[in-house]
Amino acid sequence: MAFFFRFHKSIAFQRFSQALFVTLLLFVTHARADDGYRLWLKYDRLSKVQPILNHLQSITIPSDSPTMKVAAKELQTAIKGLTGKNLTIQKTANAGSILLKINPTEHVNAEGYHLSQSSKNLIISAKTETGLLYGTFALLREIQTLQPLEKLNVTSSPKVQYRLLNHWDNNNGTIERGYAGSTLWHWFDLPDVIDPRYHDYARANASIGINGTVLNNVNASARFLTPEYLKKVAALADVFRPYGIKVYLSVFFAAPKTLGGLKTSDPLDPEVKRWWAEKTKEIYTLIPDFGGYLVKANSEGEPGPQDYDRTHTDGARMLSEALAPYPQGIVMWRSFVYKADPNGDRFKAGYEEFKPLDGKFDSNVLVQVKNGPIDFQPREPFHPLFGAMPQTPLMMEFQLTQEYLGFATHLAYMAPLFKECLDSDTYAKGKGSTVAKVIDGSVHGYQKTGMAGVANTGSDRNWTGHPMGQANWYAFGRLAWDYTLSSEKIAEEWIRMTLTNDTKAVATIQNMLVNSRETLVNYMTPLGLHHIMGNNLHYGPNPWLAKNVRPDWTSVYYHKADENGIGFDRTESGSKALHLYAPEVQKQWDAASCPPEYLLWFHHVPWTHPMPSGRILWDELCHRYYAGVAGVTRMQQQWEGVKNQIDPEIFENVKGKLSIQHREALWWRDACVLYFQTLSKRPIPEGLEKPTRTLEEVKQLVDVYQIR
Ligand code: GCW
Repeated sequence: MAFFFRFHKSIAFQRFSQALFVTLLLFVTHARADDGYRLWLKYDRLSKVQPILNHLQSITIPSDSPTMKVAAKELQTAIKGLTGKNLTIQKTANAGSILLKINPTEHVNAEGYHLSQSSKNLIISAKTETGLLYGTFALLREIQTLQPLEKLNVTSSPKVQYRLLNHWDNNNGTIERGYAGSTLWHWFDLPDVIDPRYHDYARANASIGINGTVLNNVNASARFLTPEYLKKVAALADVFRPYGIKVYLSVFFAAPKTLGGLKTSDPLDPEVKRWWAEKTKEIYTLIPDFGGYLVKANSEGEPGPQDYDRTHTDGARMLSEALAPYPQGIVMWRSFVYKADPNGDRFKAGYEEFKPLDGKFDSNVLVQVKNGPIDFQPREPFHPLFGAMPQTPLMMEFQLTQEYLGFATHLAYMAPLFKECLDSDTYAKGKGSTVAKVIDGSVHGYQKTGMAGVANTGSDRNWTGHPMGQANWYAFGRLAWDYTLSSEKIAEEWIRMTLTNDTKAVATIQNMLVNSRETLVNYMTPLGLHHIMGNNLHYGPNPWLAKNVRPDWTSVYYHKADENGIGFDRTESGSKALHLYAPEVQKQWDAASCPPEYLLWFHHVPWTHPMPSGRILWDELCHRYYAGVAGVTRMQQQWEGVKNQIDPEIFENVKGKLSIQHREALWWRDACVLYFQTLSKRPIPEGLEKPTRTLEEVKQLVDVYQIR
């Protein structure tokens, strides 16, 4: 006792208790802090475990294949985390099992699955093991989002075949338009060092049905085609294979010259063709299930067939012939082309070059088209090529990285943007010929179908920089699998799996997410404005930009604001771009019926133009900019309201980013309202407080971003 008393008073004890306190504190904070690494595959303990889960003893798999092993391991880890139960992995079924079984007669396609239950078993059945893997993640989603399991009966098949991420990653580790750190691929370490993160990347993708990844930037380096780099690519392919993910490469069109030492890269030259055939053979020797090539040609300075007076079809054929011996290999040829023409309309460029080529590509080629005619703007009308190429499979290209939507600092949930495009009616074969149905082959009977998303991932611990950016990756995968899912449903799934299952908090955050894109459109480019952002960097407002190396890289080219009015006339009296659409679409966007959201995309209208709200255009424009800022304020309040339901680290991160977003929404609002006011010469409408700074002051903010 005396010893204890002495010890208690001793310095040693004080040190000991301090250390204990610090350790406990670290433990507590560590246990609570969530760095976002686990994405939506969190598997924290459920507050209430459904009876059927309590009866589980085992996981039954049909084979020991690598795919079944990863499925079983995922289930084991997840069930342990969610319920605390340890399940054994076995090959023979007994009661109380998660039963994975191949059923060739299941009414699903090769990647689809069916989830059901008997009194003691949860059953995943599919035609293939990949289908079982997708079913595994689907079952976990049901559990994580608290769906009742006693009547479990879910059947699902993907609607498009190629569901790909496009990484714009460079060999030096940077990512073009990447805002979440550097590349995930450690090129200097590969193939010897396999970062465990590659597995987690594959798990995340498989969980949302993504089945392919283009590893490198479309502004491609030929280095990826060297024997040394192909071994690195093969090592990644080996990691991804069990997860049903194939690797693809972007290719540098001039590689035969720069890498192969040939005199030309002319796609019709026999030696060039031979070079590609041999290179392709070399790839397939290393990667037997290699997915194929993605190509950006004759666009923004990239080389292409037109350098040799050849067409895009000639260029694509050179590669499709090289891939022909390998049935799974495809060419994805991008339609993102436009020339610097001061009198032209960039809107029409892709259409004019590609429409005449319809039906001229080989059957293993898909033409990859950006969702809109310009470039991933916060809102664009759907690309007029959709519905206009009945004999050429068109693949959708969305951008998840928020190049024009505030990078990784602004919250902008993009499912509504994707859906708006996919649900647009092209009228190609009468009413109901939506873009989605063009893409999935049901309108024109395409044999190959696909959807690509330019990835927003990087080396940041939470993968996407903004914690909410994960929702865009998630939403892309879910919509590529099934475009009929609603933005709300996808948001709810993601929130429940990633942030909280608290019903009230889920509803609040869901509301934040689904409104966030419209809020951003309001403070950046309302009423159909587009391409008025900072030069080159594509950040911040720059509506006054009038001079650049190319006219179509200025802002005035797009908004055409003057003392009379604002907007790009693309009707009969203007560029006639509206004529590229089916008559029904033309009608929907013509002067008489164009909704405010698309107005300045197609019409140059006077500042006094009457709007459906009863306001004149100028007043409406101001109101929208102010509504955008108010929308961010509302998001900030909503986020405060869910504080107790959110992990503190994630809460603080999002809170900080919302405060940046608010400041920058104001920046956009003041810049645009003050600049356009110099032309409209009209007052800021009654009831809206005046900006507290001058246009000159706001312009300086943009200048900061131009300083090297
Ligand atoms: O949006 C533009 C980007 C470029 C990009 C290009 C493309 C990969 O600003 O950075 O280059 O589109 O899609 O090819």
